[in-house]
Amino acid sequence: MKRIVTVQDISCVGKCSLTVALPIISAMGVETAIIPTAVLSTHTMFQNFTCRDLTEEIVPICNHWEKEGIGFDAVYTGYLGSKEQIAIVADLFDRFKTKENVIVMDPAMADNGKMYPAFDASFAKEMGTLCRHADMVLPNITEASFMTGMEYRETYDEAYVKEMLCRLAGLGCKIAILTGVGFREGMTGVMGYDKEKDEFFYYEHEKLPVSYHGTGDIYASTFVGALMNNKTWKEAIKIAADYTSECIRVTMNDKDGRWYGVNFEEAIPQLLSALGK
Ligand code: PXL
Repeated sequence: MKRIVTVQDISCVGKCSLTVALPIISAMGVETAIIPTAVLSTHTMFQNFTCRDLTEEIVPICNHWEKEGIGFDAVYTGYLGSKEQIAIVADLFDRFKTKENVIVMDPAMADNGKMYPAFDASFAKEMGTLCRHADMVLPNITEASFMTGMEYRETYDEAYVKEMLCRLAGLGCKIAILTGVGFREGMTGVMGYDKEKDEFFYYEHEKLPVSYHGTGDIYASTFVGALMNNKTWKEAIKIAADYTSECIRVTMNDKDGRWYGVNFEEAIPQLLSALGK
């Protein structure tokens, strides 16, 4: 069985970060080790959330694993809480990198043109430096604009997206993948760029008329799970996009749907059938 480690916070209520990565990647048949970077009562879109920082635990956990000879087929990071954590994660990437494994970074920190409440533009620049230590990065357009210094645009053409992907690759990753890329009314999609092959790939699908929190984390978790099921990065883009859309669709159709996250649990059967399980 493949084993990955994911490094992000636990928002105890919120259906994001570890509370989606752990169930989704496990359901995909992959052992999912975790490093919780902080414990929050909820994600940061709630008011008055509590937060206990766990930065001090990260290095001792890694030291123990190294002594035990524990390695991973993928290292996957999501939401990180501080510049200090970014520096520690850069080191962790280098420690756990092998010839065979894959380092995937989702710089979860912004959406719809704005940084999340805890962050500013200098944090985003710091996150950009992590790309050098990662094989694949999975930002949305807002996150990529902050990391690359490109202007954020609501409407854009293919040239804008391709330049953004090239600039992301210029930060040092091998494959850059931009989520939430739509060129036509009613459609959205994901575009990736393989620097070594100088090759772009675009997967377009229907854009549902609602948006929910935590879908970027669901996308990245599913992408990693698909890679661990021996899918190529292009296949993983498609599987993750279809599952994320399905999660949004079932939530939209649930009159009791929660405002803070999607019903990803209900769509797991469709995800497993997309994997041929
Ligand atoms: O979904 C990204 C995310 C993860 N973790 C925490 C968050 C957010 C988004 O706001 O607040 C704590």
